[in-house]
Amino acid sequence: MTETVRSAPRAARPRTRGAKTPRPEAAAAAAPEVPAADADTLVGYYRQMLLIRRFEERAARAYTEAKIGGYCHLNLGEEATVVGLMAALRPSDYLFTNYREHGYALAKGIGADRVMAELYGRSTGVSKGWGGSMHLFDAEARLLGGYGIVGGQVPLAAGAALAVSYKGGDEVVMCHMGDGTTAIGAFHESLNIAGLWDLPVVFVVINNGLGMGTTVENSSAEPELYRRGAAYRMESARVDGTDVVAVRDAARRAVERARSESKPYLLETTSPRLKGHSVVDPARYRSKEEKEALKAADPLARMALELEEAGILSHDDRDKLDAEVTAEVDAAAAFADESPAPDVSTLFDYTYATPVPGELRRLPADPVFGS
Ligand SMILES: Cc1ncc(C[n+]2csc(CCOP(=O)(O)OP(=O)(O)O)c2C)c(N)n1
Ligand SMILES: [Mg+2]
Repeated sequence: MTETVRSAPRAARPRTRGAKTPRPEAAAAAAPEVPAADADTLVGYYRQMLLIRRFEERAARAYTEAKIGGYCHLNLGEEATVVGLMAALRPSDYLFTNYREHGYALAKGIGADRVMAELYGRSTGVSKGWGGSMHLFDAEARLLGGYGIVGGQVPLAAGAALAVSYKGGDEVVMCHMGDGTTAIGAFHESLNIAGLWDLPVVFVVINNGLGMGTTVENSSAEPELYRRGAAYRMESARVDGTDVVAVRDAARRAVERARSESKPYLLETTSPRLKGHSVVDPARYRSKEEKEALKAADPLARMALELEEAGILSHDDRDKLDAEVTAEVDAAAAFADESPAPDVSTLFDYTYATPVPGELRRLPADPVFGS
């Protein structure tokens, strides 16, 4: 189920300064790229959701074993949202996301081994070990981060959409953020510019009801967050983020509008955060009843039941898939464990576009351009 707010018609407005060509390739590519939700497609989605679940559980365990340092935020409860959103993108589309991102990297096609190795801070990781959990980055997969600053990714995504528009390409930029992010100034500045300049960007608010321990109702004067799009005459919708097909279809509509009409879109998905804000948060601010109720909202359990009732995936098939996925995650953890840490001489390699004089002699805390 989706609720939609359409943008009001507006008087003639200038097109984006850079949008020199009207994106003809996009107009021709209206046919859906992902097959309809047949049995194989559904099992494929379920497998991806299961991979994310097992990967995140493994990451939580590795954190307690001190294999992972720094912050670590998990997608537990958001698996249907993750897979549905990624199923709506083409490989050439760009993705910006926040620090709760492991699942997006996996669903965008990056191997579990390279993602896990990054969490472990190893040189074989997706960001060569220098980024860690919050800063996954892979230009080839068009995953442009991974940001730890709440809202930091939103203006960058608008900028990337301007670049796409300027070059006349038909790629779409998707930008994820949490519900708490919609109260940040950069969110509003970016939506304003995207609306004004007709940028091909889909903003997705992943509403898990909480910004750390603060509820949406306690932090937002408009708790129906998708309605914020109306302030920028941007079409927007809210979708049940525990239903993978509903998310995919809502995201396809948003992506299609961005691709063929170069219009931004604001999509809100709603799903539970099954655990604490990060792996070190025991979520004591949640009552026992609340924690109990979360189990009923688990998207993975819901899909397992639906597939079983539809005669698509039996209990045994599910166990087989689980064993397969668990072996994949085990192998990823072993790969990460065996991989070397990055060499300190590479510390500045991905920080500055141009070489830094004397960089090899400097220690991490030294000023970069000192005497
Ligand atoms: C600018 C800024 N302010 C505060 C923080 C601390 N902080 C990290 S995550 C977070 C909550 C964000 O909540 P939400 O946007 O709903 O995302 P979620 O974690 O629920 O996915 C806060 C306040 C930060 N990282 N950056
Ligand atoms: Mg949140």
